[in-house]
Amino acid sequence: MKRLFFLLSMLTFLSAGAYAQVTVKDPWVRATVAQQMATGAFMQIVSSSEARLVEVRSDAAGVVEIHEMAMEGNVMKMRAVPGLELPAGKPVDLKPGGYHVMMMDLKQPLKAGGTVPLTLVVEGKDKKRQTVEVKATVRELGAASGAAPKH
Ligand SMILES: [Cu+2]
Repeated sequence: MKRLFFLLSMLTFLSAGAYAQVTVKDPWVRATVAQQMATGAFMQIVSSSEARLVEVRSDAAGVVEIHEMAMEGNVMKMRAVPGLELPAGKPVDLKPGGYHVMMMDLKQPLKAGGTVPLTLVVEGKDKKRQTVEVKATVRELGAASGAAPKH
């Protein structure tokens, strides 16, 4: 009986261990003005084991992509990437001017103070996927954060 219990708890432990522990800090979305169809979402992600952010979904936008900013010649451009590496235990920043979640085809303007639900899909090294639900706060465009993204 004792042995069976031990076995069961081991199984529980192993199945829990198959997934990375993913922590999302300070998720926020840049507020939009009327007619603006796209914006960016930002946050800091830490995964306990090596994993990859492969997809982000949101009911607030028709299209959601993971973007990176990169220099092309002298011009800073953004482009969609198939995924974002999350090294074990190392915080990955999504911030204005760097990696961001691009939200396009917005259903309605996003007003400062509101929240936007985001679902992050994280894939572990074993290809197992888990979802992480996040509520991002809508914030005004800061004076220092530069121009709104163009698409
Ligand atoms: Cu973008």
